[in-house]
Amino acid sequence: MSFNRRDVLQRSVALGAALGLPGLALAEDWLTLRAAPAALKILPIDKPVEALWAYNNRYPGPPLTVRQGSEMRVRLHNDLPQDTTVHWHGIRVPNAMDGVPGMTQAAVAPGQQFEYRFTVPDAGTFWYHPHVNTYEQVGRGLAGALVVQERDPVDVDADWLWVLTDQRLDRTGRLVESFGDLHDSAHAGRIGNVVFINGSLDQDFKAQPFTRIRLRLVAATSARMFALRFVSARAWLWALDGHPVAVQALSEPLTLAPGQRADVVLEVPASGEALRIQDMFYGDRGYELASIKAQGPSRKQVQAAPKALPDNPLPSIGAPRQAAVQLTLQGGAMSREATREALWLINGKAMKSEGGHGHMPALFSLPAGQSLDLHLQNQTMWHHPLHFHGVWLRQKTGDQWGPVRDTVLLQPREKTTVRLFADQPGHWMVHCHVLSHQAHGMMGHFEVT
Ligand SMILES: [Cu+2]
Repeated sequence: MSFNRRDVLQRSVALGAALGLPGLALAEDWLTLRAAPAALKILPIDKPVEALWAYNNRYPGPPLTVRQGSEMRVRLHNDLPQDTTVHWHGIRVPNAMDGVPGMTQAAVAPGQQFEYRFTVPDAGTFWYHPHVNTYEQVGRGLAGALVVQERDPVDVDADWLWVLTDQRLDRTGRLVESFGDLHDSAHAGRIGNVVFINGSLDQDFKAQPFTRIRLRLVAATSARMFALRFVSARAWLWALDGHPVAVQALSEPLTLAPGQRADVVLEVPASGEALRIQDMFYGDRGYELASIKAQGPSRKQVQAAPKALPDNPLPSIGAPRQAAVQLTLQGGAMSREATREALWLINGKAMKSEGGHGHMPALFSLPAGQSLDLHLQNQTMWHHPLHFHGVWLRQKTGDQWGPVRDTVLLQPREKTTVRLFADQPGHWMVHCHVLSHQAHGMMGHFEVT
């Protein structure tokens, strides 16, 4: 790239500067999300990046902040040259609010509007994005965070939000618009060459020594995965995909695949030192994502680990009453099952378009209020973060069930078991969140009766 990261510090932490971004707080009124083409100055050069699509002319979309248990009312205006919708990733919404065209609502045509209205039951870090031509719409910039704050304040000094995205840019800073590229689609997806935090390349932060920061991480990339290492800092994992976990010190890199979120608590080091955040996912191509420099008056260091976040009010659902179901993922370059028309498959079938489930039977069904075990087998050579709408899941490790999630990352050739918990009836999507895998068939649907 012909431009460099600015080495200017641009943000300081203050208790009041919640989330570090001027978000839109929802009150009684309707909030507007206007999806439209945009040219935005997101690089440290004079020229804007053209050919982006953005909500409210911002890349990423405005962070929406709402209190747990309150009602969201969002009016989507479609000023794009094609249909769109909004999907509220990880939020337990009624089926009609899930944003899947032809399945839960009609696609919103150019010039039209749609009103989303639902209550947010769970606190945590979530996000929103379209579910029509998702590989292109998210790829061009349509994605934003949805932060649901706990009913009572939690014990941290600052609350930061980092929405991670990437873009593929040429040497002059122009967007490479090869969104449907078959080679990308048959391999690891469209991985960008520039990584943004909150739409910016200013990735040097500062904070007061020994403050504790809640860092909300959202992987809103089309394909890029992260394995984040927090160097020279005490760091604890606090939540995954919005839901609290048993607090644990982070010793291994934290893996985040597209669609996934994590809340971590970072302790800023002593004055003059810096906390470095490195991404190790692609091995040799590791890089420093960000640094947080300790600066300003020091706080007194607290020894104890942070207390766990309060549990979300998930209904209590027991062990499955029906036999486990097998889902096999196949396809990709050089696989025997893949064809040009059906590059990626679930149980031998490729779903051709996001509204195209009509010709396909449901992969499985389960009654509301029950659980179901899925044996997942990734027969491919690629990673697939599998996202389930409308339910929550736990992955089996040994004989334990892991934390509550909505997106499970399958390693190449991995076999694993997840338990789904259903409480909202309807037809729901399941798909890979590597968006060009999804576009080329790795999606399907299931029914909660
Ligand atoms: Cu995939």
